[in-house]
Amino acid sequence: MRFLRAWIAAVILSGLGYLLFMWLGLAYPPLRLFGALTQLLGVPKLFQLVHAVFGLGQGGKIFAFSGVALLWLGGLTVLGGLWRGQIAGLVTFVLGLIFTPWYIALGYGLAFWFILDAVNLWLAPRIGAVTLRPAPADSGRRTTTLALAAGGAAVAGGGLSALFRDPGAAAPAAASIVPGPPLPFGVTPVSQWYYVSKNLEPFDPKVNGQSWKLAVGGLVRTPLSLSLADLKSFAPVTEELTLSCISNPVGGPLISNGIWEGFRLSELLKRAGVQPGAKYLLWEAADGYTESLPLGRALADDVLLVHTLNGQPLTPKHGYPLRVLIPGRYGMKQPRWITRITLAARDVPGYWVQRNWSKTALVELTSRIDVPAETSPVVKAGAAGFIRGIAFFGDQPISRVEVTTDGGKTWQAARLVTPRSKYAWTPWELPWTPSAGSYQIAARAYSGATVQKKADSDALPEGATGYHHFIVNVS
Ligand SMILES: Nc1nc2c(c(=O)[nH]1)N[C@H]1C(S)=C(S)[C@@H](COP(=O)(O)O)O[C@H]1N2
Ligand SMILES: [Mo]
Repeated sequence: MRFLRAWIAAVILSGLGYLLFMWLGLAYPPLRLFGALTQLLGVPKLFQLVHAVFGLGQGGKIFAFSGVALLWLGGLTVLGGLWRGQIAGLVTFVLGLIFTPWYIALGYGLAFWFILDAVNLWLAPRIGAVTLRPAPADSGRRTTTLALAAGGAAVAGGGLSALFRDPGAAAPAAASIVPGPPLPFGVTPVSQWYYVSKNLEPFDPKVNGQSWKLAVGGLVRTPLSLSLADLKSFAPVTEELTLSCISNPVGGPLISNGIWEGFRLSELLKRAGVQPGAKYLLWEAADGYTESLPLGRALADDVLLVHTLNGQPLTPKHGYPLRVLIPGRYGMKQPRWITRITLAARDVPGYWVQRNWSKTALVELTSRIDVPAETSPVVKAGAAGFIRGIAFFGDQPISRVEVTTDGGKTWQAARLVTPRSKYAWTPWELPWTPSAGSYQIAARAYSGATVQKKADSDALPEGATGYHHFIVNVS
């Protein structure tokens, strides 16, 4: 029972902490712990294992966060079950110092002490010291009722916090339901866009568009603070661009193509006036994500700040109100929910760079077979059809795609569908009417003299290479 009471206190503490995190942006220890643990996911062996077991994208992070929640709630429960509030609070404070600022650790230590004492006082059948009366017969039932009440309160708190969420952030999500004009061929609808985040989705920032400001500072002549309305003063730019996650394996789903609207970063930098000593541009985002870019790359005309995807304001999930686009780089170089741009003399490695991923994250030349699908590689004999897919090389053009159906003995050139933008993937197709049998199919792409690398390499740290290949059964 002592441990059940400690667990209830731990749940109340975590619920309160989550609300403070949502409303005031106070550091949330489980999230800090999670951030520390994701460092481990940068260890190649561990990365491979987690992705093999939990799949691509957010799977590994859900696993890591469950581990953290278990550590956090379990740890507090053991603390509170073994010791009285004072000591449990003290230990919480000391451990908290490892991964949160001292005042947060102190707050958590004190809060846990008081909550634990309060819960123990309420729920413990008061024998001895205070009244000396025997435990009431219904104490078990009372504990259960209170546990349910605490659980209910936590759920209600979650619901309330959802209600109090920024209306400005909810609006674009709702707006994206309105059917727009049909998307051109090869453009990924927002609802099907791949999603990767350092956060678990419930912890992604929900930025308030009304109060949001983009700060531009550091080595600039005129520091800026721009609201959403201020952004309208920059010349609008529309660009079709494919984004891919560096952790996407060859043939994987973490790649999408969209039509973006925004403006040139170079125009904003011109307005702020870059000072001579500046060598790097540092990004900060509302979720604490950071990235950096050499100034030379940042000043190029193709780097955009965008607020619209496929004709709709960015959804909160994909970066509302503003995100970065850098052609030729993997998604990790391109923060969502940006809040601050700093011009600096020295580089500060970004969030994933600190976790052993590539510093430059230049896109590898790659191609993927979509039809027949690797997940159901069965085709009817004699039916006229196609092998279809996409090829992509960041900001460099695809000049040729070849397909083999005999495990690489012979290759045939596919027909390329000319992309509308040089930053978009290139769809391709090859007519194929196979007779019954088993076929080892694969694709490889070219960009001028550059051929897609044949050697399989893992995504960590530079992005995956190799041919997308699998066996198709025709009958
Ligand atoms: N602020 C912030 N920006 C971020 C990330 C993040 O976790 N936080 N993840 C990056 C990564 S690794 C990728 S692949 C892309 C994914 O963008 P999408 O989910 O909108 O497709 O966002 C990038 N920008
Ligand atoms: Mo990514």
